[in-house]
Amino acid sequence: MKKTWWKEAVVYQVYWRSFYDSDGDGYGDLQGLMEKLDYIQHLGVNVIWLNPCYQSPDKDNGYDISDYYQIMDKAGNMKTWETLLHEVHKRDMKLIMDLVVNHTSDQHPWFLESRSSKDNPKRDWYIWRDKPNNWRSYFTPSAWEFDETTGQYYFHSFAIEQPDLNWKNPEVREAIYEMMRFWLDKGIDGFRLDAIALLAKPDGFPDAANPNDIRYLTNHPGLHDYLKEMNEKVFRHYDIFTVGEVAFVTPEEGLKYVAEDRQELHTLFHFEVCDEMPSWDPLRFKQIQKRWYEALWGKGWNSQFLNNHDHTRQVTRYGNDQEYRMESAKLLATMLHTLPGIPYIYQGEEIGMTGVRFPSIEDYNDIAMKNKYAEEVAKGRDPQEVLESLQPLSRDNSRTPMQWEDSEQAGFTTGTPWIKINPNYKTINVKQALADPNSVYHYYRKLIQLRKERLEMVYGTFCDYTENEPYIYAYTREWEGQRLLVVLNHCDHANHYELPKALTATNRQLLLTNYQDVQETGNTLHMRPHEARIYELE
Ligand code: ISL
Repeated sequence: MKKTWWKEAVVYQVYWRSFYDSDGDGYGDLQGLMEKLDYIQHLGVNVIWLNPCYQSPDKDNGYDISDYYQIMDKAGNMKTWETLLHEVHKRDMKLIMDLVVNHTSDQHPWFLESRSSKDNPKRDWYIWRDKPNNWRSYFTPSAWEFDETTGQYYFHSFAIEQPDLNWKNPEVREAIYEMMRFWLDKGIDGFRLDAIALLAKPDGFPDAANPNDIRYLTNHPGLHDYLKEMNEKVFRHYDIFTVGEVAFVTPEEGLKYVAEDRQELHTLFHFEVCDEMPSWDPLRFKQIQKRWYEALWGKGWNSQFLNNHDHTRQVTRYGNDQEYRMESAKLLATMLHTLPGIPYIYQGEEIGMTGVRFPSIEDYNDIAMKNKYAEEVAKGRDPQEVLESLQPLSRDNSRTPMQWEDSEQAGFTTGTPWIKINPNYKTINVKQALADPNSVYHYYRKLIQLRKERLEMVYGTFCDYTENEPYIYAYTREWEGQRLLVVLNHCDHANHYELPKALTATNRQLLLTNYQDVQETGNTLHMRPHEARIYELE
Protein backbone atom coordinates (compact mmCIF):
# COMPACT_ATOMS: atom_id res chain seq x y z
CA MET A 1 0.00 0.00 0.00
CA LYS A 2 1.78 3.15 -1.11
CA LYS A 3 1.61 6.32 0.96
CA THR A 4 -0.51 9.12 -0.54
CA TRP A 5 -1.74 12.56 0.57
CA TRP A 6 -5.36 11.47 0.56
CA LYS A 7 -4.75 8.43 2.77
CA GLU A 8 -3.33 10.87 5.35
CA ALA A 9 -6.31 13.21 5.02
CA VAL A 10 -8.69 14.32 7.76
CA VAL A 11 -11.82 15.57 6.02
CA TYR A 12 -14.17 18.29 7.29
CA GLN A 13 -17.66 18.20 5.77
CA VAL A 14 -19.30 21.60 5.19
CA TYR A 15 -23.07 21.63 4.71
CA TRP A 16 -22.72 25.20 3.57
CA ARG A 17 -26.40 26.20 3.91
CA SER A 18 -26.10 25.63 7.66
CA PHE A 19 -22.52 26.80 8.14
CA TYR A 20 -22.40 30.63 8.12
CA ASP A 21 -24.69 33.22 6.52
CA SER A 22 -22.72 36.22 5.25
CA ASP A 23 -25.60 38.20 3.72
CA GLY A 24 -28.44 37.78 6.21
CA ASP A 25 -30.80 35.85 3.92
CA GLY A 26 -31.06 33.04 6.48
CA TYR A 27 -29.00 30.58 4.41
CA GLY A 28 -25.32 29.87 4.88
CA ASP A 29 -23.29 30.63 1.76
CA LEU A 30 -19.85 30.29 0.13
CA GLN A 31 -18.78 33.78 1.23
CA GLY A 32 -19.67 32.78 4.78
CA LEU A 33 -17.64 29.59 4.48
CA MET A 34 -14.70 31.69 3.23
CA GLU A 35 -14.95 33.89 6.30
CA LYS A 36 -14.66 30.80 8.51
CA LEU A 37 -11.80 29.03 6.70
CA ASP A 38 -9.28 30.02 9.41
CA TYR A 39 -11.52 28.28 11.97
CA ILE A 40 -11.49 25.09 9.90
CA GLN A 41 -7.75 25.31 9.23
CA HIS A 42 -7.07 25.89 12.96
CA LEU A 43 -8.66 22.50 13.63
CA GLY A 44 -5.85 20.96 11.56
CA VAL A 45 -7.95 19.30 8.86
CA ASN A 46 -6.52 19.20 5.33
CA VAL A 47 -9.51 18.45 3.12
CA ILE A 48 -12.93 20.11 2.93
CA TRP A 49 -15.90 18.20 1.48
CA LEU A 50 -18.44 20.72 0.20
CA ASN A 51 -22.06 19.56 -0.12
CA PRO A 52 -23.66 20.34 -3.52
CA CYS A 53 -23.79 24.05 -4.39
CA TYR A 54 -24.70 23.74 -8.10
CA GLN A 55 -27.79 25.47 -9.51
CA SER A 56 -30.86 23.68 -8.13
CA PRO A 57 -34.56 24.22 -7.33
CA ASP A 58 -33.48 22.92 -3.90
CA LYS A 59 -36.17 20.27 -3.40
CA ASP A 60 -33.57 18.01 -1.80
CA ASN A 61 -31.18 20.69 -0.56
CA GLY A 62 -29.02 20.77 -3.66
CA TYR A 63 -29.12 17.06 -4.51
CA ASP A 64 -31.46 17.92 -7.39
CA ILE A 65 -29.17 19.68 -9.83
CA SER A 66 -30.61 21.77 -12.66
CA ASP A 67 -27.31 23.15 -13.98
CA TYR A 68 -23.96 21.45 -13.24
CA TYR A 69 -22.07 24.49 -14.53
CA GLN A 70 -23.58 27.20 -12.34
CA ILE A 71 -23.47 27.92 -8.61
CA MET A 72 -26.81 27.97 -6.78
CA ASP A 73 -27.97 31.58 -6.20
CA LYS A 74 -28.42 30.90 -2.45
CA ALA A 75 -24.79 29.80 -2.21
CA GLY A 76 -23.25 32.63 -4.24
CA ASN A 77 -21.80 32.70 -7.76
CA MET A 78 -18.93 31.20 -9.74
CA LYS A 79 -16.61 34.08 -8.87
CA THR A 80 -17.19 33.53 -5.14
CA TRP A 81 -16.67 29.80 -5.62
CA GLU A 82 -13.37 30.38 -7.46
CA THR A 83 -12.18 32.71 -4.68
CA LEU A 84 -13.18 30.10 -2.11
CA LEU A 85 -11.10 27.44 -3.89
CA HIS A 86 -8.14 29.81 -4.02
CA GLU A 87 -8.48 30.62 -0.30
CA VAL A 88 -8.72 26.91 0.58
CA HIS A 89 -5.56 26.12 -1.39
CA LYS A 90 -3.79 29.18 0.06
CA ARG A 91 -4.26 27.59 3.49
CA ASP A 92 -2.74 24.30 2.31
CA MET A 93 -6.09 22.58 2.38
CA LYS A 94 -7.84 20.75 -0.45
CA LEU A 95 -11.44 20.88 -1.65
CA ILE A 96 -13.55 17.93 -2.81
CA MET A 97 -16.95 18.62 -4.32
CA ASP A 98 -20.07 16.57 -3.72
CA LEU A 99 -21.32 15.42 -7.13
CA VAL A 100 -24.73 13.92 -7.96
CA VAL A 101 -24.68 11.97 -11.22
CA ASN A 102 -27.27 9.27 -10.56
CA HIS A 103 -30.08 11.77 -11.16
CA THR A 104 -30.74 15.41 -11.96
CA SER A 105 -33.46 17.85 -11.01
CA ASP A 106 -36.70 17.54 -12.99
CA GLN A 107 -35.97 21.17 -13.95
CA HIS A 108 -32.70 20.28 -15.65
CA PRO A 109 -32.89 21.18 -19.40
CA TRP A 110 -31.92 17.59 -20.20
CA PHE A 111 -35.05 16.31 -18.46
CA LEU A 112 -37.29 19.06 -19.81
CA GLU A 113 -36.25 17.95 -23.30
CA SER A 114 -36.52 14.26 -22.48
CA ARG A 115 -40.07 14.59 -21.15
CA SER A 116 -41.22 16.86 -24.01
CA SER A 117 -41.86 14.01 -26.47
CA LYS A 118 -41.19 10.32 -27.03
CA ASP A 119 -39.00 11.01 -30.01
CA ASN A 120 -36.97 13.82 -28.46
CA PRO A 121 -33.22 13.12 -28.93
CA LYS A 122 -32.82 13.20 -25.14
CA ARG A 123 -35.73 10.82 -24.43
CA ASP A 124 -33.26 8.03 -23.70
CA TRP A 125 -31.21 10.17 -21.30
CA TYR A 126 -33.71 9.16 -18.62
CA ILE A 127 -35.65 5.96 -17.87
CA TRP A 128 -39.17 5.78 -19.33
CA ARG A 129 -41.61 2.83 -19.28
CA ASP A 130 -45.26 2.21 -20.09
CA LYS A 131 -45.95 0.86 -16.65
CA PRO A 132 -44.28 0.86 -13.23
CA ASN A 133 -42.97 -2.11 -11.28
CA ASN A 134 -43.57 -2.42 -7.52
CA TRP A 135 -40.39 -0.68 -6.34
CA ARG A 136 -40.42 2.07 -3.72
CA SER A 137 -37.93 4.90 -3.92
CA TYR A 138 -35.87 6.17 -0.98
CA PHE A 139 -38.35 9.02 -0.54
CA THR A 140 -41.71 7.90 -2.08
CA PRO A 141 -44.05 4.86 -2.12
CA SER A 142 -43.33 4.35 -5.84
CA ALA A 143 -40.10 4.85 -7.79
CA TRP A 144 -42.18 5.72 -10.89
CA GLU A 145 -43.99 8.96 -11.75
CA PHE A 146 -46.61 9.20 -14.50
CA ASP A 147 -45.99 11.95 -17.03
CA GLU A 148 -49.16 13.23 -18.76
CA THR A 149 -47.39 14.70 -21.78
CA THR A 150 -46.19 11.38 -23.18
CA GLY A 151 -48.31 8.94 -21.14
CA GLN A 152 -45.29 7.10 -19.73
CA TYR A 153 -43.68 6.73 -16.30
CA TYR A 154 -40.20 7.94 -15.45
CA PHE A 155 -37.93 6.32 -12.84
CA HIS A 156 -36.66 8.16 -9.73
CA SER A 157 -34.64 6.52 -6.95
CA PHE A 158 -35.34 9.45 -4.67
CA ALA A 159 -37.91 12.25 -4.91
CA ILE A 160 -40.28 12.78 -7.83
CA GLU A 161 -38.22 15.89 -8.57
CA GLN A 162 -35.06 13.75 -8.99
CA PRO A 163 -35.37 11.66 -12.21
CA ASP A 164 -32.62 9.08 -12.64
CA LEU A 165 -30.25 9.44 -15.58
CA ASN A 166 -29.98 6.48 -17.94
CA TRP A 167 -26.36 5.41 -17.56
CA LYS A 168 -26.79 2.79 -20.28
CA ASN A 169 -26.75 5.71 -22.72
CA PRO A 170 -23.16 6.59 -23.74
CA GLU A 171 -24.25 10.17 -24.47
CA VAL A 172 -25.21 10.57 -20.80
CA ARG A 173 -21.90 9.16 -19.63
CA GLU A 174 -19.88 11.41 -21.93
CA ALA A 175 -21.84 14.49 -20.83
CA ILE A 176 -21.12 13.64 -17.18
CA TYR A 177 -17.42 13.00 -17.83
CA GLU A 178 -17.13 16.33 -19.66
CA MET A 179 -18.72 18.10 -16.68
CA MET A 180 -16.39 16.33 -14.24
CA ARG A 181 -13.38 17.56 -16.24
CA PHE A 182 -14.80 21.11 -16.11
CA TRP A 183 -14.64 21.08 -12.31
CA LEU A 184 -11.34 19.19 -12.11
CA ASP A 185 -9.75 21.61 -14.56
CA LYS A 186 -10.75 24.42 -12.17
CA GLY A 187 -8.42 22.77 -9.68
CA ILE A 188 -10.61 20.86 -7.24
CA ASP A 189 -9.02 17.92 -5.50
CA GLY A 190 -11.69 15.26 -5.95
CA PHE A 191 -15.32 14.26 -5.59
CA ARG A 192 -17.67 12.76 -3.08
CA LEU A 193 -19.85 10.71 -5.40
CA ASP A 194 -23.49 10.74 -4.32
CA ALA A 195 -25.53 7.51 -4.50
CA ILE A 196 -22.91 6.13 -6.87
CA ALA A 197 -23.98 2.50 -6.32
CA LEU A 198 -27.33 3.23 -8.00
CA LEU A 199 -26.09 4.07 -11.52
CA ALA A 200 -26.84 0.64 -13.02
CA LYS A 201 -30.44 -0.59 -13.33
CA PRO A 202 -31.59 -4.19 -13.94
CA ASP A 203 -32.90 -5.14 -17.39
CA GLY A 204 -36.69 -5.17 -17.43
CA PHE A 205 -37.07 -3.83 -13.89
CA PRO A 206 -38.53 -7.03 -12.41
CA ASP A 207 -40.86 -6.67 -9.43
CA ALA A 208 -39.27 -6.98 -5.99
CA ALA A 209 -40.26 -9.83 -3.66
CA ASN A 210 -40.32 -7.30 -0.82
CA PRO A 211 -40.88 -3.72 -2.07
CA ASN A 212 -39.97 -2.35 1.36
CA ASP A 213 -36.39 -3.67 1.20
CA ILE A 214 -34.97 -1.06 -1.14
CA ARG A 215 -31.64 -2.83 -1.70
CA TYR A 216 -32.97 -3.50 -5.20
CA LEU A 217 -32.07 0.12 -6.02
CA THR A 218 -28.36 -0.53 -5.78
CA ASN A 219 -25.34 -2.55 -6.91
CA HIS A 220 -26.65 -3.97 -10.20
CA PRO A 221 -24.46 -5.57 -12.93
CA GLY A 222 -22.83 -3.04 -15.18
CA LEU A 223 -22.12 -0.61 -12.35
CA HIS A 224 -18.42 -1.42 -12.18
CA ASP A 225 -18.07 -1.03 -15.94
CA TYR A 226 -19.31 2.54 -15.55
CA LEU A 227 -16.91 3.21 -12.67
CA LYS A 228 -13.96 1.72 -14.59
CA GLU A 229 -14.81 3.93 -17.58
CA MET A 230 -15.22 6.98 -15.28
CA ASN A 231 -11.77 6.35 -13.83
CA GLU A 232 -10.22 5.68 -17.24
CA LYS A 233 -11.75 8.76 -18.89
CA VAL A 234 -11.53 11.18 -15.98
CA PHE A 235 -10.13 10.35 -12.54
CA ARG A 236 -6.75 8.84 -13.39
CA HIS A 237 -5.76 11.96 -15.31
CA TYR A 238 -5.75 14.09 -12.13
CA ASP A 239 -4.04 13.97 -8.70
CA ILE A 240 -7.33 13.66 -6.85
CA PHE A 241 -9.24 11.41 -4.55
CA THR A 242 -12.77 10.13 -4.88
CA VAL A 243 -15.06 8.76 -2.18
CA GLY A 244 -18.15 6.89 -3.24
CA GLU A 245 -21.36 6.87 -1.21
CA VAL A 246 -22.01 3.13 -1.39
CA ALA A 247 -25.02 1.87 0.56
CA PHE A 248 -25.96 -1.78 1.10
CA VAL A 249 -22.60 -3.45 0.45
CA THR A 250 -20.70 -6.07 2.40
CA PRO A 251 -16.92 -5.67 2.78
CA GLU A 252 -16.33 -8.09 -0.09
CA GLU A 253 -18.65 -6.08 -2.37
CA GLY A 254 -17.17 -2.82 -1.09
CA LEU A 255 -13.70 -3.98 -2.09
CA LYS A 256 -14.82 -4.10 -5.73
CA TYR A 257 -15.27 -0.30 -5.60
CA VAL A 258 -11.95 0.60 -3.96
CA ALA A 259 -9.38 -2.15 -4.63
CA GLU A 260 -6.38 -0.24 -5.96
CA ASP A 261 -5.88 -2.74 -8.79
CA ARG A 262 -9.46 -2.27 -10.02
CA GLN A 263 -8.94 1.43 -10.73
CA GLU A 264 -12.48 2.54 -9.97
CA LEU A 265 -12.83 4.72 -6.83
CA HIS A 266 -10.17 5.61 -4.27
CA THR A 267 -12.34 5.14 -1.17
CA LEU A 268 -15.94 4.65 -0.09
CA PHE A 269 -18.44 5.30 2.66
CA HIS A 270 -20.26 2.09 3.53
CA PHE A 271 -23.46 2.26 5.64
CA GLU A 272 -23.39 -0.95 7.65
CA VAL A 273 -23.39 1.34 10.71
CA CYS A 274 -25.28 4.53 9.83
CA ASP A 275 -28.01 2.93 7.70
CA GLU A 276 -28.26 -0.41 9.47
CA MET A 277 -27.41 0.10 13.15
CA PRO A 278 -30.09 2.41 14.63
CA SER A 279 -28.36 2.77 18.03
CA TRP A 280 -25.03 1.81 19.62
CA ASP A 281 -24.42 -1.93 19.43
CA PRO A 282 -20.78 -2.39 20.48
CA LEU A 283 -20.29 -6.04 19.53
CA ARG A 284 -21.87 -5.49 16.14
CA PHE A 285 -19.78 -2.35 15.59
CA LYS A 286 -16.59 -4.27 16.44
CA GLN A 287 -17.54 -7.06 14.06
CA ILE A 288 -18.20 -4.54 11.27
CA GLN A 289 -14.83 -2.87 11.86
CA LYS A 290 -13.01 -6.22 11.92
CA ARG A 291 -14.67 -7.50 8.73
CA TRP A 292 -14.01 -4.31 6.77
CA TYR A 293 -10.40 -4.23 7.95
CA GLU A 294 -9.80 -7.86 6.94
CA ALA A 295 -11.46 -7.40 3.55
CA LEU A 296 -9.76 -4.12 2.57
CA TRP A 297 -6.42 -3.97 4.33
CA GLY A 298 -3.54 -3.96 1.84
CA LYS A 299 -5.98 -3.74 -1.08
CA GLY A 300 -8.27 -0.69 -0.71
CA TRP A 301 -9.02 2.26 1.57
CA ASN A 302 -11.98 2.80 3.89
CA SER A 303 -13.58 5.82 5.62
CA GLN A 304 -14.57 6.35 9.24
CA PHE A 305 -17.64 8.43 10.11
CA LEU A 306 -20.68 8.17 12.38
CA ASN A 307 -22.66 11.17 11.18
CA ASN A 308 -23.09 13.46 8.20
CA HIS A 309 -25.86 15.62 6.66
CA ASP A 310 -28.07 12.51 6.33
CA HIS A 311 -27.42 10.88 9.70
CA THR A 312 -28.17 12.29 13.10
CA ARG A 313 -25.43 13.62 15.29
CA GLN A 314 -23.18 10.87 16.60
CA VAL A 315 -22.96 11.98 20.23
CA THR A 316 -26.77 11.75 20.39
CA ARG A 317 -27.23 8.56 18.37
CA TYR A 318 -24.19 6.52 19.37
CA GLY A 319 -22.90 8.26 22.50
CA ASN A 320 -24.18 10.18 25.51
CA ASP A 321 -25.38 13.73 24.80
CA GLN A 322 -26.42 14.42 28.37
CA GLU A 323 -24.23 14.19 31.49
CA TYR A 324 -21.20 12.77 29.60
CA ARG A 325 -21.62 14.74 26.37
CA MET A 326 -18.07 16.10 26.24
CA GLU A 327 -16.37 12.87 27.30
CA SER A 328 -18.54 10.91 24.87
CA ALA A 329 -17.90 13.29 21.95
CA LYS A 330 -14.16 12.97 22.59
CA LEU A 331 -14.35 9.18 22.91
CA LEU A 332 -16.18 8.84 19.57
CA ALA A 333 -13.63 11.15 17.95
CA THR A 334 -10.76 9.10 19.37
CA MET A 335 -12.32 5.95 17.95
CA LEU A 336 -12.96 7.37 14.47
CA HIS A 337 -9.47 8.86 14.20
CA THR A 338 -7.66 5.71 15.34
CA LEU A 339 -9.64 3.05 13.44
CA PRO A 340 -8.39 2.18 9.91
CA GLY A 341 -9.62 4.63 7.27
CA ILE A 342 -9.95 8.34 6.52
CA PRO A 343 -11.80 10.11 9.37
CA TYR A 344 -14.60 12.54 8.42
CA ILE A 345 -15.67 15.37 10.72
CA TYR A 346 -19.18 16.65 10.06
CA GLN A 347 -19.47 20.38 10.85
CA GLY A 348 -20.37 20.93 14.51
CA GLU A 349 -19.20 17.47 15.58
CA GLU A 350 -15.97 19.12 16.75
CA ILE A 351 -17.88 21.13 19.37
CA GLY A 352 -20.14 18.23 20.37
CA MET A 353 -23.32 19.49 18.72
CA THR A 354 -26.33 17.27 19.38
CA GLY A 355 -29.47 16.07 17.66
CA VAL A 356 -32.69 18.06 18.01
CA ARG A 357 -36.42 17.52 18.69
CA PHE A 358 -38.60 20.17 17.06
CA PRO A 359 -42.21 20.23 18.37
CA SER A 360 -43.97 20.26 14.99
CA ILE A 361 -43.58 18.68 11.55
CA GLU A 362 -43.75 22.28 10.25
CA ASP A 363 -40.34 22.89 11.85
CA TYR A 364 -38.78 20.17 9.71
CA ASN A 365 -37.40 20.65 6.19
CA ASP A 366 -36.09 17.22 5.12
CA ILE A 367 -38.07 15.97 2.10
CA ALA A 368 -37.45 12.35 3.14
CA MET A 369 -39.00 12.92 6.55
CA LYS A 370 -41.89 15.07 5.34
CA ASN A 371 -42.79 12.55 2.62
CA LYS A 372 -42.68 9.67 5.10
CA TYR A 373 -44.77 11.64 7.62
CA ALA A 374 -47.44 12.35 4.98
CA GLU A 375 -47.41 8.71 3.83
CA GLU A 376 -47.85 7.34 7.36
CA VAL A 377 -50.47 9.88 8.46
CA ALA A 378 -52.42 9.13 5.27
CA LYS A 379 -52.64 5.54 6.51
CA GLY A 380 -54.58 6.87 9.51
CA ARG A 381 -51.73 6.72 12.05
CA ASP A 382 -51.71 9.29 14.89
CA PRO A 383 -49.71 12.33 13.61
CA GLN A 384 -47.93 12.93 16.93
CA GLU A 385 -46.90 9.27 17.14
CA VAL A 386 -45.62 9.40 13.53
CA LEU A 387 -43.67 12.59 14.28
CA GLU A 388 -42.06 11.07 17.36
CA SER A 389 -41.15 7.92 15.43
CA LEU A 390 -39.40 9.94 12.73
CA GLN A 391 -37.60 12.54 14.88
CA PRO A 392 -34.63 10.42 16.07
CA LEU A 393 -33.36 9.61 12.56
CA SER A 394 -34.59 12.72 10.75
CA ARG A 395 -31.84 14.11 8.56
CA ASP A 396 -32.62 17.56 9.99
CA ASN A 397 -30.97 16.51 13.25
CA SER A 398 -27.65 17.24 11.57
CA ARG A 399 -28.82 20.16 9.45
CA THR A 400 -29.54 22.73 12.17
CA PRO A 401 -27.24 25.73 11.80
CA MET A 402 -23.69 25.77 13.09
CA GLN A 403 -23.61 27.23 16.61
CA TRP A 404 -20.95 29.97 16.56
CA GLU A 405 -21.82 31.84 19.77
CA ASP A 406 -24.53 32.30 22.40
CA SER A 407 -25.91 35.49 20.82
CA GLU A 408 -29.09 35.80 18.72
CA GLN A 409 -29.41 33.01 16.12
CA ALA A 410 -26.16 31.51 17.49
CA GLY A 411 -24.19 33.96 15.37
CA PHE A 412 -25.20 31.94 12.27
CA THR A 413 -27.27 34.64 10.62
CA THR A 414 -28.54 38.19 11.16
CA GLY A 415 -31.73 37.12 9.40
CA THR A 416 -34.24 34.32 10.01
CA PRO A 417 -32.53 30.94 9.69
CA TRP A 418 -33.93 28.60 7.01
CA ILE A 419 -34.33 25.99 9.75
CA LYS A 420 -34.57 26.52 13.51
CA ILE A 421 -31.39 26.53 15.55
CA ASN A 422 -30.90 23.88 18.23
CA PRO A 423 -31.96 25.63 21.48
CA ASN A 424 -28.80 24.37 23.25
CA TYR A 425 -26.65 26.85 21.28
CA LYS A 426 -26.49 28.99 24.43
CA THR A 427 -24.06 26.49 25.98
CA ILE A 428 -22.78 24.56 22.96
CA ASN A 429 -21.04 26.97 20.58
CA VAL A 430 -17.69 27.71 18.96
CA LYS A 431 -16.94 30.81 21.02
CA GLN A 432 -17.27 28.83 24.26
CA ALA A 433 -15.27 25.92 22.80
CA LEU A 434 -12.35 28.09 21.69
CA ALA A 435 -12.16 29.65 25.15
CA ASP A 436 -12.20 26.33 27.03
CA PRO A 437 -8.86 24.47 26.84
CA ASN A 438 -10.70 21.25 27.76
CA SER A 439 -13.33 21.66 25.05
CA VAL A 440 -14.21 19.02 22.47
CA TYR A 441 -12.76 21.37 19.84
CA HIS A 442 -9.31 21.50 21.42
CA TYR A 443 -9.39 17.74 21.89
CA TYR A 444 -10.05 17.31 18.14
CA ARG A 445 -7.09 19.60 17.45
CA LYS A 446 -4.79 17.42 19.58
CA LEU A 447 -6.14 14.26 17.98
CA ILE A 448 -5.61 15.57 14.43
CA GLN A 449 -2.13 16.81 15.34
CA LEU A 450 -1.31 13.38 16.82
CA ARG A 451 -2.36 11.76 13.52
CA LYS A 452 0.16 13.92 11.68
CA GLU A 453 2.92 12.84 14.06
CA ARG A 454 1.99 9.16 14.36
CA LEU A 455 1.50 7.60 10.95
CA GLU A 456 0.59 4.33 12.68
CA MET A 457 -2.87 5.95 12.95
CA VAL A 458 -2.97 6.01 9.14
CA TYR A 459 -0.92 3.08 7.87
CA GLY A 460 -0.79 0.83 10.95
CA THR A 461 -2.19 -2.68 11.07
CA PHE A 462 -5.22 -3.12 13.33
CA CYS A 463 -5.80 -5.70 16.06
CA ASP A 464 -8.85 -5.74 18.34
CA TYR A 465 -8.22 -7.36 21.75
CA THR A 466 -11.79 -7.00 23.03
CA GLU A 467 -14.05 -8.56 20.39
CA ASN A 468 -16.45 -9.95 22.99
CA GLU A 469 -16.34 -7.10 25.46
CA PRO A 470 -19.55 -5.01 25.50
CA TYR A 471 -18.02 -1.81 26.89
CA ILE A 472 -14.22 -1.76 26.60
CA TYR A 473 -12.82 -1.39 23.09
CA ALA A 474 -9.03 -1.93 23.09
CA TYR A 475 -7.05 -2.22 19.90
CA THR A 476 -3.59 -1.56 18.53
CA ARG A 477 -2.25 0.11 15.41
CA GLU A 478 1.25 -0.97 14.42
CA TRP A 479 3.54 0.32 11.68
CA GLU A 480 7.31 0.21 11.16
CA GLY A 481 7.96 -0.92 14.73
CA GLN A 482 5.73 1.76 16.32
CA ARG A 483 2.72 0.53 18.29
CA LEU A 484 -0.24 2.50 19.63
CA LEU A 485 -2.80 1.11 22.05
CA VAL A 486 -6.28 2.67 22.13
CA VAL A 487 -8.52 1.90 25.09
CA LEU A 488 -12.12 3.17 25.15
CA ASN A 489 -14.79 2.68 27.81
CA HIS A 490 -17.98 3.27 25.81
CA CYS A 491 -20.27 3.18 28.83
CA ASP A 492 -22.00 5.45 31.38
CA HIS A 493 -20.31 3.49 34.16
CA ALA A 494 -16.67 2.90 35.11
CA ASN A 495 -15.12 -0.37 33.97
CA HIS A 496 -11.70 -1.86 34.45
CA TYR A 497 -9.63 -3.53 31.75
CA GLU A 498 -6.96 -6.14 32.50
CA LEU A 499 -4.30 -5.69 29.84
CA PRO A 500 -3.59 -9.01 28.07
CA LYS A 501 0.00 -10.21 28.15
CA ALA A 502 0.56 -9.05 24.57
CA LEU A 503 -0.09 -5.49 25.72
CA THR A 504 1.84 -5.38 28.97
CA ALA A 505 4.73 -3.66 27.26
CA THR A 506 7.90 -2.94 29.15
CA ASN A 507 6.57 0.56 29.33
CA ARG A 508 3.79 2.61 27.87
CA GLN A 509 3.44 6.34 27.49
CA LEU A 510 0.04 8.05 27.60
CA LEU A 511 -0.20 10.23 24.50
CA LEU A 512 -3.79 11.53 24.78
CA THR A 513 -6.80 11.12 27.04
CA ASN A 514 -10.19 12.83 27.44
CA TYR A 515 -9.86 12.95 31.22
CA GLN A 516 -7.26 14.80 33.26
CA ASP A 517 -5.22 13.14 36.07
CA VAL A 518 -4.70 9.63 34.64
CA GLN A 519 -2.19 8.23 37.16
CA GLU A 520 -2.11 4.47 37.10
CA THR A 521 0.78 2.50 35.70
CA GLY A 522 -0.24 -1.10 36.45
CA ASN A 523 -1.77 -3.55 33.99
CA THR A 524 -5.34 -3.03 35.19
CA LEU A 525 -6.78 0.09 33.66
CA HIS A 526 -9.58 1.70 35.64
CA MET A 527 -11.61 3.47 32.97
CA ARG A 528 -14.12 6.15 33.94
CA PRO A 529 -17.40 6.68 32.03
CA HIS A 530 -16.66 7.38 28.36
CA GLU A 531 -12.94 7.54 29.06
CA ALA A 532 -10.61 7.28 26.08
CA ARG A 533 -6.86 6.79 26.12
CA ILE A 534 -4.18 6.51 23.46
CA TYR A 535 -0.87 4.98 24.58
CA GLU A 536 2.41 4.43 22.84
CA LEU A 537 3.67 0.92 23.65
CA GLU A 538 7.37 0.20 23.61
O1 ISL B 1 -30.08 8.96 4.37
C1 ISL B 1 -29.95 7.82 4.04
C2 ISL B 1 -30.79 6.78 4.64
O2 ISL B 1 -30.40 6.71 6.00
C3 ISL B 1 -28.92 7.46 3.04
O3 ISL B 1 -29.08 6.12 2.68
C4 ISL B 1 -29.12 8.35 1.82
O4 ISL B 1 -30.45 8.71 1.59
C5 ISL B 1 -28.74 7.63 0.56
O5 ISL B 1 -27.57 6.92 0.83
C6 ISL B 1 -28.41 8.65 -0.54
O6 ISL B 1 -27.98 9.88 0.02
C7 ISL B 1 -27.50 10.82 -0.93
O7 ISL B 1 -28.41 10.98 -2.02
C8 ISL B 1 -29.69 11.56 -1.75
C9 ISL B 1 -29.61 12.84 -0.88
O8 ISL B 1 -30.90 13.15 -0.39
C10 ISL B 1 -28.67 12.61 0.31
O9 ISL B 1 -28.55 13.82 1.07
C11 ISL B 1 -27.32 12.18 -0.22
O10 ISL B 1 -26.37 12.03 0.83
C12 ISL B 1 -30.29 11.89 -3.09
O11 ISL B 1 -29.35 12.63 -3.85
